[in-house]
Amino acid sequence: MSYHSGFIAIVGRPNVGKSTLLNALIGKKVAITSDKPQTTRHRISGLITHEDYQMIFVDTPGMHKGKDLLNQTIDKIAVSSLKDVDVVLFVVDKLMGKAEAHIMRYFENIKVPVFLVINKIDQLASKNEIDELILSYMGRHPFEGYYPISAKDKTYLEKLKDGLISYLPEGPQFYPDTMDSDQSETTLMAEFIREKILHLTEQEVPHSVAVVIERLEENKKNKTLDVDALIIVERSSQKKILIGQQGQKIKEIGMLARKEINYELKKKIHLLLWIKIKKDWRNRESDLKAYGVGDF
Ligand SMILES: Nc1nc2c(ncn2[C@@H]2O[C@H](COP(=O)(O)OP(=O)(O)OP(=O)(O)O)[C@@H](O)[C@H]2O)c(=O)[nH]1
Ligand SMILES: [Mg+2]
Repeated sequence: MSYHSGFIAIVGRPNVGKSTLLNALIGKKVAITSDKPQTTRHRISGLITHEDYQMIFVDTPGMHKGKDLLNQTIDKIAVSSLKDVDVVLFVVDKLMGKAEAHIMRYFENIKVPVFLVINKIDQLASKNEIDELILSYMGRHPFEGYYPISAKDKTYLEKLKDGLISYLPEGPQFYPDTMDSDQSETTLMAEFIREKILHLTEQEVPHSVAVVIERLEENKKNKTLDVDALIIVERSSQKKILIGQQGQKIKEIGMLARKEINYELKKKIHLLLWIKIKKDWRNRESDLKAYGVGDF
């Protein structure tokens, strides 16, 4: 039997559960998630490799019309991800509205099969509600299939995977069996730290934060990795919030990030967090690049 392989883009509005779905599909945390919109800021690939096929899922930032350069850049990444893929998973979690209609306009220009993935069905009261939701999208685009799932509870993911198999073209195994994502350990560390900040802060702070790993050094004596991470914020008020009373907040962020890195990457680390104010970094292309926003 011939080998099949294909690229599958995961797109949709912010916060619908695209990254949760990617992690659930590949069975590993390669994308951070949070209840704040615009969590994902760059393209993230995750792999399922089977003896007969390889699926390369591409998680994308939530599509929306943003005002600053950061948001315009992440929107562009999502839109450009629609090109050169074999299947698109359009993830939704509510009835069709303006934002969804806006995204669906991009589908008109591509000749790629689109699956409608209705996520968070654990929150829907009845099958009727699911049907109603599907009906609001039907007829708006010739979808290849309708897949109600819960990414959080990992329900009906097998059905979705089975549905995808027949859409994979004949092709080589692009990546080795041992690889499950294209994210480097350094990127994942920075992202896990950012995730804890997203979880522990509110309002404008999550969107004003970027994280970069500045130093990563093996400490042979302690058998740990010494990691220095820099947290970038836009204003001194945000720095104050991140530090918290008597440094409690930054301590908590550090502790949770260290635990997560230890659990997910099986790395014992000694983590030092630094905070720097950089005004308006979200509107500077060079800063966006330096802070891992965009394609890299
Ligand atoms: N109840 C429920 N919540 C879910 C489900 N899937 C995701 N969530 C929650 O929805 C929120 C957003 O999830 P993400 O995976 O970060 O969403 P996203 O679409 O990647 O968001 P962006 O990266 O900002 O575009 C998080 O709080 C998740 O825990 C689900 O199946 N059921
Ligand atoms: Mg995401």
